[in-house]
Amino acid sequence: MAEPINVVVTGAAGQIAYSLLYQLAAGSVFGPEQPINLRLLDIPPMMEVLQGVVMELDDLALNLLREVTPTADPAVAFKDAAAAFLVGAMPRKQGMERKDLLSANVKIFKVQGEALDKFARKDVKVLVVGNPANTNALICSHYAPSIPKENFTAMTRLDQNRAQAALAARLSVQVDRIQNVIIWGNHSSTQYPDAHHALVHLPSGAKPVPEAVNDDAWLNGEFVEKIQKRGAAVIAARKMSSAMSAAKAAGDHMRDWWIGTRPGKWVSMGVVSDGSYGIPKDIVFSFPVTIKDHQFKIVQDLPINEFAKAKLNATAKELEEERAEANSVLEQ
Ligand code: NAX
Repeated sequence: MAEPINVVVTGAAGQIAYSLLYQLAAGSVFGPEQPINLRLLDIPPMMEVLQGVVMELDDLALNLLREVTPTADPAVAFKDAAAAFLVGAMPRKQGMERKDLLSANVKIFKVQGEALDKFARKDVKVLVVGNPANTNALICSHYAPSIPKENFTAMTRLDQNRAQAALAARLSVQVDRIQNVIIWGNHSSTQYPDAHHALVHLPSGAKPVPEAVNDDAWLNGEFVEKIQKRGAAVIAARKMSSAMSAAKAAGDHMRDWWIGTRPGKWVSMGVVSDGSYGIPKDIVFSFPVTIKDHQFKIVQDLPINEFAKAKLNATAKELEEERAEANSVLEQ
């Protein structure tokens, strides 16, 4: 068996972590041959709760799980980390705009960026889940200059999974029959869930989703809005933000990054923009990517119509505004 790798989960006493930790310990993210040491970071008032989580991890009695280290010290948590799930943040409450969260959260991601820079492996793979996820990932990468910026990503996989599930329901097929739906931009209500390049696998063969749905008004209207507002709908019903589905999506994101995507399949990830599709550089923007040997590549040359272009510009603009606000908080 391989040597254990150190995997960090921040916000480890919170609700997303509670669903995520089992997936990690059971081998469904890094594979059934990869033992892991879990480094669980939370804030000092949560240490007692975290002890309870540690007890439950012990009681899982799983072979792949080696050391479990609960801590409130980023220096301990990030030491020699190979992968980090940055989940810990202030969650969005009902009626709260994501922008309100920004100033509370950028400071956390500055500290964690600095700790990653000092203590983690230089090939550490960082997935930011805590909102505002894209801008938090950008801040984190800025404060970790010794780690390549490609190693910092933000989660839009939950949005992708939601979009895939909504299309499968509309077309009355199983969810794995839908592929290559894209989430462009920010993990916020400006994101653009784009089904125009997606395929559905029917008994008669693969078909473009727009052809199979045959209702552009729905694809450009109701579908887009439903995915954009799904997080808010879950909060309204549950009085808490998505947790089980968010943890599952975090596992999906990291597994694909670690193991690679299957031929012909794309996934959406927030990555530091390289200017593809005319998106400004130096924002963390969700693009369709393929992954091989732990490296992602943005899928190039997809035709972008005027409708899509306007959506991409709007979400990029929001990310530029978030970056400016984050910088002003950090300069104070
Ligand atoms: P919880 O409030 O249940 O847990 C958050 C945990 O983070 C708490 O235990 C808290 O003590 C801890 N924490 C706060 N500051 C910390 C710090 N500086 N270092 C370490 N830990 C810290 O929230 P939960 O429901 O788990 O959500 C976590 C984050 O995920 C929120 O920001 C939420 O908005 C975000 N989400 C992101 C999603 C995405 O698709 N990118 C979807 C789900 C979710 O909304």
